[in-house]
Amino acid sequence: MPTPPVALVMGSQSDWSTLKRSADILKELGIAYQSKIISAHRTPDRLWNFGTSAETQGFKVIIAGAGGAAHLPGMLASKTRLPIIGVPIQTQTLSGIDSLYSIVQMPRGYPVATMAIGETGAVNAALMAASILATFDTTVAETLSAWRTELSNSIPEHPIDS
Ligand code: RP5
Repeated sequence: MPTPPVALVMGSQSDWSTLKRSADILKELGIAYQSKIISAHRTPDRLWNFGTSAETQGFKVIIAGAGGAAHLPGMLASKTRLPIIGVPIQTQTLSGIDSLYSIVQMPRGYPVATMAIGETGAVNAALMAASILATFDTTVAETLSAWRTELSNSIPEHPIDS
């Protein structure tokens, strides 16, 4: 089995309900992905091994979702040159502000492309991954263009009374 272009990684099983939104969009766009649980704190060796080998394995882009002290996206950015798209998980205690700040405030030199908190961020992470792949994959480019056109066409020009 060839390595799919997208790695969809998350800090915990509890993040899957959010990251599933990324998976749904990737499926809609016909983009293969591999999902994995990698915790920066609970499975640091797994993070290290994945970060070190992701590029040579053949992945092109990594979507990384984590919540709370969300160090997974940033630590992966420190171990691989692949683009990392971070998804801050919406937490119960701080509504995901903790996740957002943990992911977005990277030190100069090691960026993470940080999405919105929660499911919208997960959807946009998949679309951002598709945009990156579209720079060299014409099939993805055409599918993404069609997806965007369909979304535009679905927006009514005038509001209706509910
Ligand atoms: C983070 O801790 C995970 O990304 C998750 O969002 C959060 C809570 O994990 P669980 O306690 O639900 O496993 O590492």
